[in-house]
Amino acid sequence: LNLERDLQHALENNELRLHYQPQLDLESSKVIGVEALLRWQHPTHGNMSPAVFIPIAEERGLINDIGNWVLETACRQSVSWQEQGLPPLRMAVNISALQLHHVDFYEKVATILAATGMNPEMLELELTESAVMQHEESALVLMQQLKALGLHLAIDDFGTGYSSLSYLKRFPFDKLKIDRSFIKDLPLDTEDGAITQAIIGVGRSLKHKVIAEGVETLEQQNYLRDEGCDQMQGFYFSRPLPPEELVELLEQNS
Ligand code: G
Ligand code: G
Ligand code: MN
Ligand code: NA
Repeated sequence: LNLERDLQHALENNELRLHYQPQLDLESSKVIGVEALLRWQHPTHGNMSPAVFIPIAEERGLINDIGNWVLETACRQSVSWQEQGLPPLRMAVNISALQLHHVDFYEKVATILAATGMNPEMLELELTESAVMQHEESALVLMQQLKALGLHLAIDDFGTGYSSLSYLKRFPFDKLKIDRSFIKDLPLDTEDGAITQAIIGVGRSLKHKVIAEGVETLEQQNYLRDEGCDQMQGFYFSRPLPPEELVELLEQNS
């Protein structure tokens, strides 16, 4: 198994796909966005998880090409859905640490927006705390530039990294994504409940949207709605779907 070599060919051989997982507004129960999640159908080994191949892509210098493909494909998909008359959905895209800190990142984002006609307001980049904190000063400047383009910024896996409150105030985030490790034992686990409530409270104070990820049960959904969480994402509503299936689900839900 030579994943490095195979990854190099995956782009050219059209083996990469994006699936889209709906994000629901908890008050209206409407789908208001999707997260693009990368899928790789390896020719002989079948589905490979991005948790496995993204780190390899980062090590081998392939992450920028893959990341740019993801960003461009997600933007094209979003524009195409708008042209088909689907309700407006914000498109969330995961950005890896190395991709974020690459010298050409800002220019690449601007180029892709222009080339695809994507409305910057409808694009959300998901960054992890550790990615931002690796080069705090340059990350801050970059994030301010991205905000000036109109993009939204979300902190992914919130609660598992540094999570200092001064950092939350300093960086121009729009949204906190509560890590699914805090959600999975709700509503029974009182410590996870306390952490979840605290994150919702901080988000509200700073006027950030708060989304819970990994919501798998009706009880979790109800708990989060009662606690004032804004949005949710998880298998309870839908797993990540290929584009055709996402459109079907939206048609059933409208
Ligand atoms: O969707 P799944 O559970 O297989 O994702 C596993 C991990 O891979 C998650 O941490 C997710 O954020 C990450 N991931 C999925 N798609 C992308 C992508 O397009 N770019 C980056 N950098 N990470 C991704
Ligand atoms: O790190 P990030 O939050 O980007 O990871 C997204 C990953 O979470 C994807 O691999 C996706 O498949 C997975 N995921 C999405 N919803 C659920 C869920 O309800 N439960 C679990 N266990 N994983 C989920
Ligand atoms: Mn994510
Ligand atoms: Na996450």
